[in-house]
Amino acid sequence: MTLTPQPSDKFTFGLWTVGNPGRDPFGEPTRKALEPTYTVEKLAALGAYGVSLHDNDLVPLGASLGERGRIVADFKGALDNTGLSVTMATTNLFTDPVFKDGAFTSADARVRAFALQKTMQAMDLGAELGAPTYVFWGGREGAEVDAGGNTVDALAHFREALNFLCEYSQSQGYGFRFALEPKPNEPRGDLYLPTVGSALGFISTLEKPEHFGVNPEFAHDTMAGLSFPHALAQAIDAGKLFHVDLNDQKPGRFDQDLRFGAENLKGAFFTVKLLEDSGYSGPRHFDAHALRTEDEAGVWDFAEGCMKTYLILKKKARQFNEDREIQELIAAYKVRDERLEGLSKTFSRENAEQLKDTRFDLEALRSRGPGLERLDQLTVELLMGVR
Ligand code: GLT
Ligand code: MN
Ligand code: MN
Repeated sequence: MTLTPQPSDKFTFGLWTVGNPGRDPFGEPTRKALEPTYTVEKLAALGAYGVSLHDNDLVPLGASLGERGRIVADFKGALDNTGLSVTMATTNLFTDPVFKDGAFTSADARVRAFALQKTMQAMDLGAELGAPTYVFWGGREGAEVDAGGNTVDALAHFREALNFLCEYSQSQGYGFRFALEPKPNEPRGDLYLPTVGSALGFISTLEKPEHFGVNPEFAHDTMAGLSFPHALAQAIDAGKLFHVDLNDQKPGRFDQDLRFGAENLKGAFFTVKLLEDSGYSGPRHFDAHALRTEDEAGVWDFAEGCMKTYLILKKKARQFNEDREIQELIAAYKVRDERLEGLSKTFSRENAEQLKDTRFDLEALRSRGPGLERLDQLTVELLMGVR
């Protein structure tokens, strides 16, 4: 298995990721913005499969129809030349000050309507570029203060907007799969739908939940002090992993969007293992950016690093699955009992009666060690390359 990325590895990057100029709340940009066509060429040369974009990553806010036409034609030309696809599109509903108190969830009906208008136009763009997946990250959907009494209303407004846009997609024949991206906070003090679990719960209240899934991001669950592999597992279990944002993050910090695997290697390993073992076939999308210290060379080092680390961890995941000792420990850990499993699987009065009559050797269960120390140490040794 080669460590050189191939399009078949399905690595994708947001235009805003490698294009991040290094601005932060305290400092000006440290790098020049990159032209989308140039980004496409560079990423293709590195072996990526595709790109994702916000409407305004490509077409600046307020561009005339003529400008839009020229920009999109040039961009399509770069896609054709390189063979790269647009794998996901989304709307920038956070930069313009009009969205300072929310977009779909704003208490102001005019702002909500404008957010719908902007999103429909962005969906037209995404469909024109062939994106199969449409992401909703509610960057401004949240609050610092609850005194306005908008908290319950906000969820109703959010639901209305998503139902509306789903119908729009269908009426236009776009066939988008929608993915909600949860985040606990930043830029708002508290964001609505802060976790994968809340997004999944919310999806079940939509008119056509089958068109909606989630786009979990490594950094977002980590910011909340939660386990990203666990969030991912819940999305997989629900059949709702429509897209994934890979990056890294130190817990308890601002949204760092670090290079994949830069910080929490074990978390990255179990992320890759889950994605690969689950048969997830969507893009491996990096939503991260180079450190603010870097120049353009550092940006491409960052992009290569994300992909290479993923491939190394994919190799390690395969090695883990083929490691006899590790697999024996896992088999011993997952204790089987045919009779009890048969009785516990589905309810019947008879099964219930038999279970109630079963005597358990609780002393044996209490005193048995499951061998996790050994298993985890072997995992660490495998990751450190000594196995
Ligand atoms: C922004 C955010 C990301 C979202 C992007 C999609 S934009 O960079 O931090 O997590 O995925 O809107
Ligand atoms: Mn993201
Ligand atoms: Mn992020």
